[in-house]
Amino acid sequence: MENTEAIKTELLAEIAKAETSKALEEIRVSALGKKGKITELMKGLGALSAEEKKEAGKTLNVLKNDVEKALEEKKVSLEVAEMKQKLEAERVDVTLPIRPEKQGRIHPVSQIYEEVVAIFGQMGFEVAEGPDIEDQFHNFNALNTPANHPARQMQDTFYIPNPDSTDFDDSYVVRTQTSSVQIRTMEAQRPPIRIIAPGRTYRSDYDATHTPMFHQVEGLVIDKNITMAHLKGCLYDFVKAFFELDELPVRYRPSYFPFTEPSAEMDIGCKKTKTELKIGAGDSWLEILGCGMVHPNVLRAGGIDPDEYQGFAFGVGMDRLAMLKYGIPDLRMFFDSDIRWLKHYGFVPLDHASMTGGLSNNGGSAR
Ligand code: 2NM
Repeated sequence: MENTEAIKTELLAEIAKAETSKALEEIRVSALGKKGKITELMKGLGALSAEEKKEAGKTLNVLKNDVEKALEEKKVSLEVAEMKQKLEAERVDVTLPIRPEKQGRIHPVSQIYEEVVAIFGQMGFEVAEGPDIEDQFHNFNALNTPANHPARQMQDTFYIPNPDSTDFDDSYVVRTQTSSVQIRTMEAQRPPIRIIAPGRTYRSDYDATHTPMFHQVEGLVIDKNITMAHLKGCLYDFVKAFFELDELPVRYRPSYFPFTEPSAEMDIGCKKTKTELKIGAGDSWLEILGCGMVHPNVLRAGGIDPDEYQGFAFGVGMDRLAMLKYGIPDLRMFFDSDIRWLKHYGFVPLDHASMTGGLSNNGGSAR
């Protein structure tokens, strides 16, 4: 049999010299491919006696393993180098100014986000953020939603296994609402608290008005002597500013959420015709948000004494707000990343939403 040491020395030298993944692959094929040097030697084993075969087979296996190991190590280092080169070549200077004549557009949900932050920002709210993947305490228990509550049912919530535990109660969830952020804020801050928590939320649902990932903004105000009147004044100011109307009829209907008591849903006045929805007048009502006085159990879970402090909270779907304000009929197109849709419904990047400069009076690019 040929000198395996010599073959090994030669192959390892070739591997060390290889400058690209392609060159390395050629070396691999020349050694271990169907007609490769080592493969041929292994085929030759058949002609040997049992005794010789045992000895030579062992030597060849060692050779094969050594060559494979060298190939793998070189492959990893070449891939890292090639990725570095690619990133270097495709470098984008993000500090360059935006060119409005180019086709980039701000997504309607990003626009709504900016508008909502501008409105509540002026009222003195701060933006709070938290993780998309939550433990069940922050997503459910702390929100007065015990283990047997229907909102927890498997079909609505996406559960994520906990690698450190087989107990289902220890599994994580992708947050079903952003209220977990409010709990985390209560845990970390003393009242007065005045925050909004905008962000991505997830539920197992899919049709023209529901996508498994959607965007919510929730608000929370906690202080001494907070009442339902504060809630109503705050939300009334919000909807008028958001829809850019001086007059807007609103009504509250009693509702139920585990985390608020009493709970309500807010409707705004509108006029519905076969082809149009006009917000601000008319004899129809449109549900716009959920709200209520924070349940004492929720305050306690956040480490706040409900005998000393009260709070109100609300939750609004930002995707739904975008559909209503900008007349977008189907939610499913929102997340298709279709450049034609974005060109039609998107916003020009330089038009920032602000209370003084106009929330959206520069309009979408198509308007
Ligand atoms: C809603 C409706 C009503 C809400 C409650 C809380 C918390 F954490 F403070 F208890 N945050 N958000 C809330 C209340 C959310 O969404 C429709």
